[in-house]
Amino acid sequence: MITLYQRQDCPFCWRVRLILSALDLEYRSVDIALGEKHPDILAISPQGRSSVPVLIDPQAELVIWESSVIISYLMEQYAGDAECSEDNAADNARIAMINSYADSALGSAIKDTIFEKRAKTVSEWDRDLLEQSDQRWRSCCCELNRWFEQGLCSAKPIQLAVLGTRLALAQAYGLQIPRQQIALRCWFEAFVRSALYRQTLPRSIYWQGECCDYAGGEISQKFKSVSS
Ligand SMILES: N[C@@H](CCC(=O)N[C@@H](CS)C(=O)NCC(=O)O)C(=O)O
Repeated sequence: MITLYQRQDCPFCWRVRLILSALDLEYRSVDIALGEKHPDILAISPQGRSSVPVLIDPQAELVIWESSVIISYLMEQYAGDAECSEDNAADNARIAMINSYADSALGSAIKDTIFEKRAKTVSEWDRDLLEQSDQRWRSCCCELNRWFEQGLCSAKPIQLAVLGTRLALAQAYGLQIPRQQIALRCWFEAFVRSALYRQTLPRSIYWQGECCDYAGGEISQKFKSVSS
């Protein structure tokens, strides 16, 4: 059986879970904690590398690290007829660009918010940093909305797994898509309603220095009163 070494709240791991689920592949999950250097991961990764996700496929006697490589491999090895691709080369290019943007500009915009809120208590949050992160998030949403207005509103969750899971993590840390970005909101609402999202939601996320239950896509009640 496939083994996935992962951290539940890691954006790179979530997209791999989503693809495994979309392909209906059974797998065993080994969950690590934030900051943990798991001895198995150190043993099977190149020297100096300790990051997740790492996937082992015994059927091909293969260990793969790097989420984009894992996803390409899974699609090539296990997807049926073009599970993920549109027939339209232009739409495939748009999808690839949006996913790339989600990992570059969007990922960098939300990182400060996530790192700040997951590690520190409310009184320790750097409000200026959060404000800057929020501004950058809003301008990324504006950019993404323009692309969705030009089409792609019906793109499947599996096609935009990178974007969908990044937006979902941003939302978990209080960054909401602005109301006026209607095309982006519509796509994201459909993503959140999808079975794939529900099946692959992180079971836990870090919040104010603690690992919290994230069942149902909500930070557990204990922390909710201070989640802003
Ligand atoms: N480019 C890598 C990034 C993976 C990554 O940065 N993983 C983070 C968790 S989100 C990690 O494991 N960091 C801890 C470490 O590198 O030891 C991929 O796409 O798989």
